[in-house]
Amino acid sequence: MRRVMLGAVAFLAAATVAANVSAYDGVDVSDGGSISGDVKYQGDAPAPAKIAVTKDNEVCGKEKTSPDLMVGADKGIQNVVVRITNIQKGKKLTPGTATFDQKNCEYTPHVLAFPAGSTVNILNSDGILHNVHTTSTANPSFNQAQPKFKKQIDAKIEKPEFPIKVQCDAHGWMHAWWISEDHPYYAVTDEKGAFKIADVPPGDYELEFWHETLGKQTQKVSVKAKEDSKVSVQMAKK
Ligand SMILES: [Cu+2]
Repeated sequence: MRRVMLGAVAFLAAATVAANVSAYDGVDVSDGGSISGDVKYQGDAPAPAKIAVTKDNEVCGKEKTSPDLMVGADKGIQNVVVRITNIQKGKKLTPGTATFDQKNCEYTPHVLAFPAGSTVNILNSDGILHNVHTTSTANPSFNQAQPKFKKQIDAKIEKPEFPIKVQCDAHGWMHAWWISEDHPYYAVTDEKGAFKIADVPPGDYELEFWHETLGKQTQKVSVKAKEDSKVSVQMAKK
């Protein structure tokens, strides 16, 4: 009995330590700075891959441009997730709703980032059968067909998870990524490769850049009160 009790105490102590390490503290940030910049492709960007469509052509068209690597005119890379990886305290994380559409047989947006605890409103603008099939580890996997009469399905993502792959089982080329974050300091680059993360408490941070086909890299950044820190990085195929 005594041994069991000791075991239970040790387990509780370990669980408390683990909770403290991962816990994020939401506070008021009045003197925050920001981090902004861009992500560019290093070298000559490859032409976007084309995918032949073999099904539902009347809605999906004949050909799709692969969303795996989208490089703009100035080499800006779209859909890079930028996030601070070592922040324990900052502005509050506010779960809400995020919209994820299936339109022209593509998922929109291709990379969707939201606070953990948010509900994803899944729409089907196409009027044909799609499905949303996630491969999760921290959260339960989600697999729901969405026929045309079902205008909206809601998926609540309770836990932080990075990244969650989303796939349509009806159309092999349709995939996307959901990012469920445990703090609010993240961004997804736009079509110019630009991003901005605001209201960051002054301090030294590590920024992580993740792209689905280019991988991950990190960069240190210092944030000063009410100032913007510029960060520009380049990514390339490894
Ligand atoms: Cu589909």
